[in-house]
Amino acid sequence: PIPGILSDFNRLSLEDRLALLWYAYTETGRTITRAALGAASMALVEGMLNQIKQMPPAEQTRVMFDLARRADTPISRSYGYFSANTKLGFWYQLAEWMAQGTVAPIPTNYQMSTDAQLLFESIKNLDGGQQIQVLRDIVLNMGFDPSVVPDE
Ligand code: 45D
Repeated sequence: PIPGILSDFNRLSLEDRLALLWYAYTETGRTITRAALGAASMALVEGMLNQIKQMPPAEQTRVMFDLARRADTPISRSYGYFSANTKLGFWYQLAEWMAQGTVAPIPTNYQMSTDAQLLFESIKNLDGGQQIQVLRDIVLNMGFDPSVVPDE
């Protein structure tokens, strides 16, 4: 892991964590191609993704918050079993759907805290490989883990 960044990230509010992930997608995620996703074993998460796609918007948002706060839910538990790349691919797909309007988007007026903005700037200053490493660490820390107490 890149020292400091993940612990700074985990000190952010739940909302800032999701918002930062979203902004990371808008900055770096858009360069990821369908072909690259082939390396992510997406077939494993297709059922879960389609289930989320069919939910009402408020529920879609709740599922994402539940994953981010490591809540004990069926989806959060299943998520825990996937590899780091599949987790990245899973969030990437949700973000694509958010961008297309198929999954509930973030409110247009949402402002990240100063701490979150600063952390986002430091992530942007990392090289590409380190950015991916940070994103991997972030998504690995989401979903239900029986040894970790869920956040508020
Ligand atoms: O009301 O080697 C707020 C692969 C607050 C392939 C909110 C890869 C207010 C193999 C929180 C804003 C392609 C996998 C609401 C590599 C409020 C491989 C909601 C790399 C409602 C390296 C916020 C993949 C929400 C990579 C709902 C790098 C936010 C993938 C949701 C990167 C945010 C993927 C989402 C990224 C963010 C995905 C869904 C960065 C997704 C980000």
